[in-house]
Amino acid sequence: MERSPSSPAFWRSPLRGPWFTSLLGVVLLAGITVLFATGLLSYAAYNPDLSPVNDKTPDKGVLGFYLFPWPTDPPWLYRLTQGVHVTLGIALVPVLLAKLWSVVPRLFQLPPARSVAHALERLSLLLLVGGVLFEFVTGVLNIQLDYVFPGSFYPLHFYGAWVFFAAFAVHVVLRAPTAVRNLRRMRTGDEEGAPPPVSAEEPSLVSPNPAEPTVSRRGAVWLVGGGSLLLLGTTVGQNFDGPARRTALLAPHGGAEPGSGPNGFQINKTAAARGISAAETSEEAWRLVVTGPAGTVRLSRAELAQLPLHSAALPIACVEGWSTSDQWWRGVRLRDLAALVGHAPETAPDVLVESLQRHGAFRRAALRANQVRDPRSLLALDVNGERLSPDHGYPARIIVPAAPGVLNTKWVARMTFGEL
Ligand SMILES: Nc1nc2c(c(=O)[nH]1)N[C@H]1C(S)=C(S)[C@@H](COP(=O)(O)O)O[C@H]1N2
Ligand SMILES: [Mo]
Repeated sequence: MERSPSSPAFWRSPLRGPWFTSLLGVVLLAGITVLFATGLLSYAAYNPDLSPVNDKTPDKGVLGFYLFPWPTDPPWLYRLTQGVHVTLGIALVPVLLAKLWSVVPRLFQLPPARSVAHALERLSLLLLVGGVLFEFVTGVLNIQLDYVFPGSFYPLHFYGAWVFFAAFAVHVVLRAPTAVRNLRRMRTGDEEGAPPPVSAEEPSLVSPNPAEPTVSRRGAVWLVGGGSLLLLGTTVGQNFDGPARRTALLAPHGGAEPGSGPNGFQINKTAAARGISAAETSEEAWRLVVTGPAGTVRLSRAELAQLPLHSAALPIACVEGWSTSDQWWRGVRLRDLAALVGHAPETAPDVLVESLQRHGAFRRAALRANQVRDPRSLLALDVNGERLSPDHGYPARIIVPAAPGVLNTKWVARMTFGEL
């Protein structure tokens, strides 16, 4: 009988019990709620409703209900929300694994369902566990391996989040009272006491046949918490410059700066990686094509540099959870480019920005009118007092306050105002 995982006696760790499970559950309740909120914010920040350019999610329907024009203030907004989303998600991995480990005997519980209500609850648990694993795995793969699901990460992670969160909400409503009771009992001191009576309804997590402990409960909590802190400590640095970034050993860019000097800040994809050649970006070859109601204008880089140039101090904040501090960008205001093709700067519309890049993700992006109109939104030619490097988007790249990095198109070739 003990050989069978459906027997409670099979599971011998003395750590399992309502207290350990409830403590981890409460931490996850708070943490996952923040992940869900910052995840939805990230989705909104991506301008998915300017589809089908930025987001090709089919039939998002009512799940797009909360979308709103992402603001341009404060300029570090996305740096904060996405830094929290990714860093917290990584730091919660040990808590999640410990929580799943603490309840794994339940997976083998027999009979599989005692009643319709019980069957429904177990189905919601399937969605809960499957959903949480799916979200964590797709999220971590995405930040570590750079979009291994070409073009489809957004719909997968987005729909996965909704399925998971629905099951999570059901689970919290059903289990919160028990968790609170278990933690109360712990505070009143008898957490190490006898296991609560095993009801037929809810078999206890406490092993009827516990093995010798190899770690105390307190020790186990420190182990899980320490694991979280270690992950936090080796990730969070990717949001800061200088020596701090080097502590981000787990970050996809290994915490390294790509060099020194004005262009020596984090690069997502290099010009070589995106197939951008020196020939097509040369002064002779490259022209920016801007289109609007008044027609189309073609501008060389030298001609762009003759237009009024403005500066703005803005960060790059990648959806993958790394960011830079403010860089000094200099270039032509997007609203001034709109004015060149027949829109008053104050009423400039959305714009479609297309890159020279022919293959791979982020060739084009749609910016909303509020982003176009902001005086700090630039088609940048220079950064930190120097010409843009090829890897940062030479001859010209977009930079918009508070926008996710993906909207800051590099190697811009074409801008179309209106018509989105
Ligand atoms: N054409 C093009 N623009 C692009 C990208 C790209 O792959 N191709 N990557 C985007 C992403 S995901 C980010 S985070 C920023 C990074 O800018 P940086 O490499 O100059 O730091 O550029 C954005 N612009
Ligand atoms: Mo990015």
